[in-house]
Amino acid sequence: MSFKRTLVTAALPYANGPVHIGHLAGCYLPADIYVRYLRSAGKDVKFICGSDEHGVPITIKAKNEGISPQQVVDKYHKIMGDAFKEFGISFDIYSRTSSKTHHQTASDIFKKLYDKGVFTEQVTDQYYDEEAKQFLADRYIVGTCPKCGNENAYGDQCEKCGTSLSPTELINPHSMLSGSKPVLKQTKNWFLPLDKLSPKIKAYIEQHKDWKPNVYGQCKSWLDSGDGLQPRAMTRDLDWGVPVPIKGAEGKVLYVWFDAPIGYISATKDLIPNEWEKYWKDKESRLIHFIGKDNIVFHCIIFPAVLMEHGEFILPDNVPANEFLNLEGDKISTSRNWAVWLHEYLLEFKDKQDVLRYTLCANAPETKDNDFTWKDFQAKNNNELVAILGNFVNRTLVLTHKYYEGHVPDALEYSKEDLLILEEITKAPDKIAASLEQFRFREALGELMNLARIGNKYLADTEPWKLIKTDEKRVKTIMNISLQITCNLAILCEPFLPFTSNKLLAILNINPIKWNGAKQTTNMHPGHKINKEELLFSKVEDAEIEAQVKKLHDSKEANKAKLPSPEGEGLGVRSPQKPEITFDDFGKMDIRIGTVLEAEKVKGADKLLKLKIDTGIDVRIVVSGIALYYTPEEMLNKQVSILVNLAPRKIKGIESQGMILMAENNKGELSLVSPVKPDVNNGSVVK
Ligand code: B3M
Ligand code: ZN
Repeated sequence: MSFKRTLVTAALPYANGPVHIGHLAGCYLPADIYVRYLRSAGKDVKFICGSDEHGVPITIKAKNEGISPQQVVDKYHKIMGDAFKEFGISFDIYSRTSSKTHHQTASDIFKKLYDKGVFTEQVTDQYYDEEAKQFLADRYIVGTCPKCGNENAYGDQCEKCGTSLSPTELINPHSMLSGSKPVLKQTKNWFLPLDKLSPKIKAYIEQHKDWKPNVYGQCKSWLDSGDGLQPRAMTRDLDWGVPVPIKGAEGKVLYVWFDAPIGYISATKDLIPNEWEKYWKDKESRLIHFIGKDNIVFHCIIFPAVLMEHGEFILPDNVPANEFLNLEGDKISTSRNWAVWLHEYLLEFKDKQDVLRYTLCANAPETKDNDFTWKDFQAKNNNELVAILGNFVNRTLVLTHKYYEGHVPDALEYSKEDLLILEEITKAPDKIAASLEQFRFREALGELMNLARIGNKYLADTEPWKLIKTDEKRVKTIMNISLQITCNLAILCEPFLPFTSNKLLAILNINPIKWNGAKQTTNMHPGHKINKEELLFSKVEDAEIEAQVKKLHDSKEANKAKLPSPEGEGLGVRSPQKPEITFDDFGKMDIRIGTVLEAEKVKGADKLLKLKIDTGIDVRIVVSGIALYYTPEEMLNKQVSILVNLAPRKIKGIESQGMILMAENNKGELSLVSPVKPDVNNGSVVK
């Protein structure tokens, strides 16, 4: 089926923190590449995004920062919008769900479904926090996932296995507000009867066997799993969100996952008030949602169900969800500060947005989770961008200035090998497009780089710098062809590397050319004057990379000391009990009381102290991460508990022979664990 126009959306990120590389790689970069390609191909396309400003992630952040939810979303809406802009993510609109248009739109759609009798009204038992005097919806409640055993599953979803949950399904639930065990209390809510709608949803999903296997597979497994789809509450007993627009629902708001996808509609309205319906209601429009894998159920099942029941809207045609990007072998975590933040990246790699775009696209977690490492970032920059693309373009530009004072020479006579090269050039746009149209961005980028490789090889094979002494005529043809390749690279790299494309067009002194123009091999006209060459890329040195890795580890350590909860929202929830062990397991640990004889700071590590300890059985050195809480002077003559049979470890070049035990409070502050009675000798066993 061919479409007249395409509406591309990228998931509306919660306005509760800055943007990191995981966001970019998972959703915003592929969406942007796709849209830029469609625009270049002359297609009618709109690119929609905005901040998701409702839901528990926002109110939790507000509580943590001691400001109001409105202040949270105002702050982060700006930060996020700026970061996207700086990385060339070319939304046609970056809207927000606290807008008037959105409240009205979400409210109207809910009302319409309500009037049609779509919802079932149910009084159910919901968890309630008696200390905080509040119902615990969604992320206010954490517990063990009944499906996969993840101990940090949220009340609405387990992020580990993707299952959508309701709070009452969690095993061992506890409140994120007070940490207490919640009680059940009755309340009325409005449910979307997904069980009843299941046949329709199933029929819809099964029309889309062309979806990416990870997406189609997830949908099928929910539909076909034991109990199938369950009714899901579309309202919440919370005070932050879109008020439920019906009588008897005072003090309740719409479920954030009901209103957020409607944000795509509201944003389109804000962008094109008179034309938005064309994009949302005309069968010849195509709707594409770019998202991360944790959002699949909401975009493929719940939102389509809402749209179907409403009746006027088209349904998503494709949902090219990505898997997750890890960082240096570990899951990206905002609370542990294990992330590369876009605004911080720019401070150190000024004007290198395209290098990050390139690395994240080349390594996109398209079919499985993938890892970003700084080493690989450096390799991609030095061995691919600098050595292949940059090198080819630079040689071509330099020689053009050297031989022809920057004027494009005429191609006088094509050799057989020239003709083969020209044929390759003309095929490139379709090859790249074919991959892009199937959402295979890594493959598409590979095809782009192949064109640069062809150029490099052509120069290496023909060696114009040697030939110039004997055959000037031939060199003109070679340089003409090289300039055509350079120009076509500028056109075709635009979706992936928009900054580089602009720079190269400026050097070539030409206006942007549409995608299919790159099928020509005559874009650079003989006699046209190009501007002075400039390097497109520069090397990233080892030291720069090492500094980044160190920064990651340092900030993770610092955060460990600061942050209360193991993962998540920092509300002082105790980490859950660890799996049971036997008495023998415990008995393996040899913990003694010792006395600190000497203490000093470890150079270049503000959290570490080097301690000399009399353990009663020997005197040994231990490096301990307590410097933020105890000065060396305070440590002198203190009695401590020390695990003496822990295998020695080198910390900052010092061999640490044991570990000092610490108690960590709610705020992540550390305290020594020392005997209470005075006459406990060194070497006494803790058991
Ligand atoms: N805000 C979840 C997220 O940021 C959610 C996406 C909404 S898309 C309509 O992961
Ligand atoms: Zn799970």
